[in-house]
Amino acid sequence: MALVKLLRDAQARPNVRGAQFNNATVGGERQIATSVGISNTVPTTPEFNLNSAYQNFRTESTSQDHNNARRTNYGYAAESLPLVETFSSALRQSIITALNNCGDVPTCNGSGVYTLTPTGSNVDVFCDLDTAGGPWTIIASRYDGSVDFYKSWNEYKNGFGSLTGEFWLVFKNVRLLLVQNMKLRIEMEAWSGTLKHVEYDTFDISDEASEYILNIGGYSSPDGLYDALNHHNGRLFSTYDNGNYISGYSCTSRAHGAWWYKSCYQSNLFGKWMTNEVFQAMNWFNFYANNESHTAVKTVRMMLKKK
Ligand SMILES: [Ca+2]
Repeated sequence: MALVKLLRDAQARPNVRGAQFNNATVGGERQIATSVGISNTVPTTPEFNLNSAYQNFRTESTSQDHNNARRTNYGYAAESLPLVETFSSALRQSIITALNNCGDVPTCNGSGVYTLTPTGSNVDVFCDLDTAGGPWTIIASRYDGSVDFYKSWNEYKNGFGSLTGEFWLVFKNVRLLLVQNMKLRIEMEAWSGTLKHVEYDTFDISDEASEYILNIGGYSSPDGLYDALNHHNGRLFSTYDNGNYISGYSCTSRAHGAWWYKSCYQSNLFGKWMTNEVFQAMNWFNFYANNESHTAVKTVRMMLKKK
C-alpha cells in the first residue's frame, strides 16, 4: 500500500522525517499506521484529533497555493514536498480503508464517494451525510434518465452507471454491505414535485444461487406512502434474460425493467424513466393514497443505514 511505501521513504530520509513529524500531523501518521497494523512506527502526540487533521488536509488540497500552505502550517522544508504530497494522499486513503459503513465517515468530510471495507473487500459507495436519519449509503439513484436500467442479469450483478450520477450499486456490492444489519429507505419524487418516502426496518437480499430473493419487514412511512414493495417480498429478482416471475407473459418486457416481479408488480423502480403513466414507467402503485394507479416518478433513491 502507498502508506507502507511512504513510511519506507520517510525512514530512508531522516532529515525530512524529523521536520515532518515535529507538528500536529504526527499523530495522523500514527493513526494511519495503526489502521494498517504497523503501529509505533513513528512518534505521536496525545492530543491529536484525526478529524481535524484530515480537515486540514482537505482545506489544503483546495488551496491555490497549497505548497506554501503546507510550509506555513506544518513547517515542511521545501525539499520534503514530494513526500508530503504522498503523505496527504496516503492519509486520505488509509482513512477510507478503515470505513465499515457510511456511519464511520467523519461528519466534517461531507457527502461523497467513499471506499468501504465491510468484509475486507473494497466497495465504493456514495455516502449521504445530509439526509435526516443518516448517514445513508445510496444503493440506487435515478433522477434524469441518463442511464438505461433495462439491463441484463450480469449487469445487475456486476455493475452499470456511475456513483456520481445514476446507478444501481449492483448485487455484488449491496451484498457486501448486508453483512451488517441494514435498514432500507426509499425516497421518490413524483413528476408533480410531491416527495414521499418509506422505510423498512429490515432489508436483506439472498445470494445469486437463490436469485437475489428480497426480504423486507418493518414498513413505515411518515408521508403515508403506500407499501408497494411488500407485494415483492420473498420474490426472486428478474431481468430480461432471467425471468423469475409467475406469469404467462414476460414481466420484464412489459415493464421494461428489472425487479422482484411477481405477476407482475406494484412497484417498478428500475423501469423506464418517463413521465407517462404507463406500465413501462418507473413507478410506484398508489403513490397518491387511494388513487389505485401506478404513478410515474421522476426521482428515486434507495439507501441503507446500519442498524
Ligand atoms: Ca432463474
